[in-house]
Amino acid sequence: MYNICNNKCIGVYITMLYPQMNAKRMLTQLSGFWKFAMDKENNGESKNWQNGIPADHEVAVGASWNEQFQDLMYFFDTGWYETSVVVPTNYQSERVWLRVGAANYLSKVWINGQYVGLHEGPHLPFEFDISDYVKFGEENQIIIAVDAQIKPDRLPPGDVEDEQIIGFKGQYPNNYFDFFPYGGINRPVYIYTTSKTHIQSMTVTSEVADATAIVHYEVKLNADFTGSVQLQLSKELTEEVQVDATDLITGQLTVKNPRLWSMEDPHLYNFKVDLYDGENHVDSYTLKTGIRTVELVNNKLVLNGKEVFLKGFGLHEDFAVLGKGMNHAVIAKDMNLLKWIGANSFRTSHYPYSEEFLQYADSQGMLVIGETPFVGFVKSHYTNDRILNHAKQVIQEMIERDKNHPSIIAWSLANEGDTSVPEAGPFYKKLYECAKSLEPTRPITIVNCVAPEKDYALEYYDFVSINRYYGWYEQTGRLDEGCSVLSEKLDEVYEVFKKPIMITEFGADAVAGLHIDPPEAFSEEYQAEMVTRQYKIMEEKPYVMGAHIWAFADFKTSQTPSRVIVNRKGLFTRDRQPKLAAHMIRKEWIQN
Ligand code: GCB
Repeated sequence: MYNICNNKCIGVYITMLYPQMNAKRMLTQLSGFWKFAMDKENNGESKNWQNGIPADHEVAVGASWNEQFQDLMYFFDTGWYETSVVVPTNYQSERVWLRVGAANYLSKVWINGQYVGLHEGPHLPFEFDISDYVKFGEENQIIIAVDAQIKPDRLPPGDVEDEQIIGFKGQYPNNYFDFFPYGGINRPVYIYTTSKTHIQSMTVTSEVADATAIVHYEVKLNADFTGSVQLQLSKELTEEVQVDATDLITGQLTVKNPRLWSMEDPHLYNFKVDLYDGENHVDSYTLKTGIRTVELVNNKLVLNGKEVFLKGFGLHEDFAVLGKGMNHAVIAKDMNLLKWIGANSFRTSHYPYSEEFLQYADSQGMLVIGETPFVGFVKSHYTNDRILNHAKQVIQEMIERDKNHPSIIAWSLANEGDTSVPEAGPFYKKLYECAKSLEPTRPITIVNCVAPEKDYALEYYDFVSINRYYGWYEQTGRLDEGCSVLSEKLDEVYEVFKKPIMITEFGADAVAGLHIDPPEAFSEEYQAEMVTRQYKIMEEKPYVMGAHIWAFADFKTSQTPSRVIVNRKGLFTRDRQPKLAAHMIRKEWIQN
């Protein structure tokens, strides 16, 4: 366990290397059907459920529980999961790890009735060394209690008392953001092994100049190690270093004529590290990563020295039946549609997406703004130390997990907090400093929705992100007026901040199949005309670095009079069929 931002994490390692099977590591997946019990009083422990649950369902793990059974749809208490596994005897001398890809919201783990630890927060993985809890060669009972209650001090928060600026108060369920608060173990569960001394974390960054890349590496071990370390960058480059009683191996590799990771050629290098103690091969890990540079120059994003205008979407991990479950086919479909429409980027609105999503973005050459789950903070959050510490913890976990993805070109630390109150300033400054200290290589932003002159937070960030709905929430039904207001307001934002501007959201709801001419709000025509015209305005502003339409596909929300089951701002329907706007934008983006 190690803490960079001075927070505590309880019993859980922040070691976010994606689990892999290799010469020294065994890996098996535990996703599938698990026994499940609804704990409506949230007091399962007092009923001794940690020793065996009174199962009332059998649910699929690796997906939200809500849409799997009608009576789970609106269940937002604690779901208890149980399964069993035999750990082979030949792993007795190894460390055995239980790893959960993500569970919403607070998870507690028991093995054979013994408490192992807890993890707070959705959308990020957690793992425990369970070697001392398992019985080798015998059946082991694994129980995970997932508390999905919606509360004001959870991230993202819900059931908040303060006056809200984005107006979701009173919706059902009472989350505080515009997407359904799915519960459960949403991503895969794995058991894997490592040797007792093992690689815990790897960081790879690169500098490129004159057709040469300097690849800096930092390999963190769980314990001091003496021996030789073999470092291999694909087949091209191998180096060996001797280390003496250290848990940190740092250095650099020089790559002549590197094949840079880019949108056109998303080349990934295999960075393989092997530890040897004499003849004994101790551990091995292969990280797929890319060599590329990213910077902000003259208000534009510059990738490998070339200017890129970001065009794409805010997405959601959301699909019928799966909820927020990770599904390889949905990821492939989404990425395929992003390419079909001519997008080059997306934001992981409004939380970190699955590791598999980012791996696919790496291999497909898609640019990603990685976002935290801090949605809709208000005044009471900014003065709450628990929130601040938890937020720093989440930033640390996200960066540790995602820092080596070449696809990630920037971080967004929040979406639509109320930045118009003075308390917002110091709060967001601390978040920025925390993230920058961990990861100085990428630009960092937060997404704003208040008037620029009232904003207390954006001055601390590298670029300005704004969500603006002219012609929808304002100037409804008036496309011309919406467009001219947009143009004026963009200039005003730039005048205040003098920083590059990313439009992270703009758009309109459209009911698929509803056609009205002349265009009216909610028709496919209105959405198509609005996003195409507004995109052109944004693209022409010299200080705008990119524009993301809200949203990629329709997605499920809580129940509220302004949403009909789903938010319909998608250019694709929830089952990923194109609306008129998708065809229009495709023309615009593929031609340009
Ligand atoms: C926003 C939010 C997003 C909502 C969207 C909308 O500004 O960031 O979460 O879904 O507006 O459709 O209202």
